[in-house]
Amino acid sequence: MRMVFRWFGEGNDSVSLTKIKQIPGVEGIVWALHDIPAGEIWPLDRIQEVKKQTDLYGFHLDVVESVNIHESIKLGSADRDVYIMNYLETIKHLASVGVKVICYNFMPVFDWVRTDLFRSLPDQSTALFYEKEKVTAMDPLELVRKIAANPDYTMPGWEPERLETLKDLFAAYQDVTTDDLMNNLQYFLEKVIPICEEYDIKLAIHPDDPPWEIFGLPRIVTTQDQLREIIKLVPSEYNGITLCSGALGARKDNDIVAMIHDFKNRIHFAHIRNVKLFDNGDFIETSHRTQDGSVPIDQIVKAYHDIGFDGYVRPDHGRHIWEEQCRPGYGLYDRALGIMYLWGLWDAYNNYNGKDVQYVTNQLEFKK
Ligand code: DNO
Repeated sequence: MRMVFRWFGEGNDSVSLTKIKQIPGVEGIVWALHDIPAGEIWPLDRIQEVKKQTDLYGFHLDVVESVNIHESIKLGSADRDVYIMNYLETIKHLASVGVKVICYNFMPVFDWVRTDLFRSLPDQSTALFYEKEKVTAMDPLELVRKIAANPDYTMPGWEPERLETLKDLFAAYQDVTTDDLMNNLQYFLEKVIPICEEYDIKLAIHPDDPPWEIFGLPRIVTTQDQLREIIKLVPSEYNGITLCSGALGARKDNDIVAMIHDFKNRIHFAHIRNVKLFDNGDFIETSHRTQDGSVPIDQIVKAYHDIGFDGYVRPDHGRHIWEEQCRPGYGLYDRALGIMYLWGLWDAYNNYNGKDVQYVTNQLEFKK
């Protein structure tokens, strides 16, 4: 397990690289150029700028999350090839700084959706919360108006201009079925995977969050069967998965341990976090610890250990604790606690199996 940490960039994140460096065992930064609209080529000089910043701390930039997919590609519109060509250019630029994995998603219109960003937990920390009934009753256009009215809040992969085109977008998706969406994913992968092979960058699709249809939009990355179908679309190890225990774990019928064994060689990136599920379909994010939520994090880490997983892992959303002011879900403290829980489990499984293991240290030389 190679531990990495998501960072939203200089001036765009309350957590500094200096602080991240003090979390044990973190070797790389998960990053993106968040201001570049989906479908545009990421400029080489901007990429190199991030490399310079992270080099100073000895972090690698192997994992990008996300290079977002333009809606025309998901819709299968006539102009999709233009955006696919741009995607290929971005892949080449990313290869030049040594990127190894690109995480992306194929969710129509919205990335992850929650109804409350700061819902109180019994211990007075707050966390992201999803109220199923509320989403069912919600008018998505109204939701986006609210988001756009809050200047402090940005959604990954979301540009405010999209508000204007949102109505058109909903209309465009009206007749798109899950089969169409799957075919459009296949079309995209067939064009992109050969370039990924050539430039040695693996694609890793992120599950839909929540893992069911919302607002009448189709979703195709919600279950083990769908993931199986996706990896068969293009039979190359470069067509892989970001296995997110929190996104998939919001469905009781998703067995994440089984998925780890099923998809072993195609899991290029693991997001590990916990959620507590309620009988009515609501869920709240909790600490990473198994007992605090409904997802068996200890069994998940064991499954990764059992398959000898040497891919990238990051803690995922954390609670907001100790009065931290941060991006929703992306504070320092709870994610750092999460990392220590993951390392604790991992090291315990290592010792238990009596293996001779190489550990990553914080790469700094001690001066006496
Ligand atoms: C939420 C994240 C997602 C993820 C994208 C990947 O915090 O897990 O936004 O980055 O869906 O494309």
